[in-house]
Amino acid sequence: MALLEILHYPEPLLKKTSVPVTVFDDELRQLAKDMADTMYDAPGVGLAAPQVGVLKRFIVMDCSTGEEPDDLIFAVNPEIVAREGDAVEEEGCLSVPGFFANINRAAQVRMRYQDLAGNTLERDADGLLAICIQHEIDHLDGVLFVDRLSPLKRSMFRKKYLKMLKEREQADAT
Ligand code: GNR
Ligand code: NI
Repeated sequence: MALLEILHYPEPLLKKTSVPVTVFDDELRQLAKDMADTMYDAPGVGLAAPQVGVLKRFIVMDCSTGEEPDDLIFAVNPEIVAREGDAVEEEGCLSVPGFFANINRAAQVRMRYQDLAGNTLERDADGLLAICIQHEIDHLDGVLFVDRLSPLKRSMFRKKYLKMLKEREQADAT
């Protein structure tokens, strides 16, 4: 089992747009396995490749709450092809540890994606999975949930978060 290092805000790689996956090979399958291990270890309900420094359009998710242990989803080149309704959920992000905020999203989405063999599939989602799909695809476009806050809340976040990082740095140095 290989755990990957999760990059944290304000790492510049998290702002980049990821490129489509064109090769469905062992390297992709290894990345899938390592990302799933890393997500479960964190623990988190989703992980996007750029969060581990790989700028490819690939995400893993498991939003099952124990009752469906086999709901691990690997989605290559995911896109949202339909969205409906509005939902507000408190979100967090493994790349922004310790910070949570309410974010507006679509309540239901249809995701088109490819599996690890390159087959194209579609899946309808609501609840936490719909939120997670939108959160993870944002990562592929270099967007973090804090980018979706109002300008005022976003600047408050930035100040508070950078201050916390500085304090932690000073604590580590002593
Ligand atoms: O683990 C995670 N929980 C979560 C909760 C609410 C909305 C989105 C998420 S995704 C997050 C893991 C993560 O950062 N994925 O990119
Ligand atoms: Ni995230």
